Amino acid sequence: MFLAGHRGMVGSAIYRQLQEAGYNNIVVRTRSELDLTDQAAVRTFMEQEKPELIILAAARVGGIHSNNTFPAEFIYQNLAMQINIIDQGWKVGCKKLLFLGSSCIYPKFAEQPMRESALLSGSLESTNEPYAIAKIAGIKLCESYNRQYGLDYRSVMPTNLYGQNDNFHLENSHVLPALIRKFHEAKLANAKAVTVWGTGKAMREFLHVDDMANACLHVMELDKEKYQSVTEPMLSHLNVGSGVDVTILELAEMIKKTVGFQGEISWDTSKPDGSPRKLMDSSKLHALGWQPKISLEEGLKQTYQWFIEHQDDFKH
Ligand code: GFB
Repeated sequence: MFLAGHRGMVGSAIYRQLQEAGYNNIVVRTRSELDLTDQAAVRTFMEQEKPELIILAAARVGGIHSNNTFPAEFIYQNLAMQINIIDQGWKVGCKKLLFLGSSCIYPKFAEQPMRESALLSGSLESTNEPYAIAKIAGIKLCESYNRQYGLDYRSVMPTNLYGQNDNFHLENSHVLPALIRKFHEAKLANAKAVTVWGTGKAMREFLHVDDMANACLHVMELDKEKYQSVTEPMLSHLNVGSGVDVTILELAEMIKKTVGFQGEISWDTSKPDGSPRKLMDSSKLHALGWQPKISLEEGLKQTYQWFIEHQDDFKH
């Protein structure tokens, strides 16, 4: 089995759970060992390893500001990695693959909660459209290769993820790790206020990365017939969410409490809110027997503890 992206937040959580589940044949490569955007390098790797199963958890990811600032890198790098891995994997005989996407594939004003069938039913959110187009292409690559070559390439679309090994960069990360770091540093500095982006009214659904990793193993291990009992050939992806969303204001209040910051919250409304809401309907995955286990409150405590233990790695 080839696990692409084993050092990322999701890939590392999948790696831990695969090892715990007793998989001992997992092939991994660091970025310096294998550049997944390099087609020739991926071809050589695939010809050597001939993986029977691939988990595609490698991606160029980031928060709203990063997506908005580096759109070319987000669309190019994700498309290149997906095309190389999916096509070269198929060419060496890989029949089964799990592709990880994102909830931003759905239209900006999709009906809530968003069902899998909302895909391609409206315009995307502009801050992350290039990333979303790449992820939609990933789903369509899997579906097309399945249809033409009779493969079993599956896709899961996680909601906003968080947890250990997240990126805690102040500008380029997602909201939850960014706010953990901002509130923590404000507490240490005895600051009067922490500035949070946007209006605070946008809503987000958060899922702990260990729940996501568990969902990936669950989906990967399902019988083909069972997976196909809830999907269709041209609608083959499954949503993975916690089922609960909060406003960014509520999230900021929760993080403030978890960190123990005593000051105020101020709002920088010059920064974009992004999608107003993107709550997933994960009922198809529930019907297949998966449920999340980690509440946001508990997950925040765990993630803050992990951040405290690793904060020296984030002094950049
Ligand atoms: O997490 P985030 O960057 O991702 O932002 P998206 C979520 C919301 O939090 C937005 C607000 O309304 C932000 O304006 N926010 C408040 C902050 N303070 C901060 C802060 O300090 N940092 C950040 N980053 N946000 C991303 C997509 O969108 O979600 C990706 O761009 C991907 O493509 C990912 O889909 C899951 O949910 O808006």
